[in-house]
Amino acid sequence: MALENQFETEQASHETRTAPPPMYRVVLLNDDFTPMEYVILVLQHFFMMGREQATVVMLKVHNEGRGVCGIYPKDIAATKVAQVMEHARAHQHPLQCIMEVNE
Ligand code: TYC
Repeated sequence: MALENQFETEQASHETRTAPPPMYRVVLLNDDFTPMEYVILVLQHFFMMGREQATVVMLKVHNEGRGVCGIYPKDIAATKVAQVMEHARAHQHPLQCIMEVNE
C-alpha cells in the first residue's frame, strides 16, 4: 500500500499502528572494589569496544556512578546483563550491570 493511503485506510477501518518495540540501555554501576582494568576488559569483550572507548566508559562510571554500555533490543540487552553478571560473579567482583528501557 502506498504510504499516502495508509492513514486514511486505517481511520476508515479503525486500525491502529503498533509502535516499534522499545530498546533497552545496558548500564554499568560503580562500586569501590572492582578493578578498573577488569571493567575495561569487560567492556572490550562483551560490548565490542576498543581499548580507548572502553577506558572512557569505565572512567565515566567511576566518576559519575553509572554509564551506558550500549542500547539493544530487549533479549540482547538481557543476555548482555546476564553475561556480565556471571563473569563478574565467577571472578568474585561485585560489579553490577542493569538494563533499563530507553523510552
Ligand atoms: N570504582 C572502581 C575503582 O576505583 C572502578 C570501577 C569502574 C568499578 C566502573 C565499577 O562499573 C565500574 N577500582
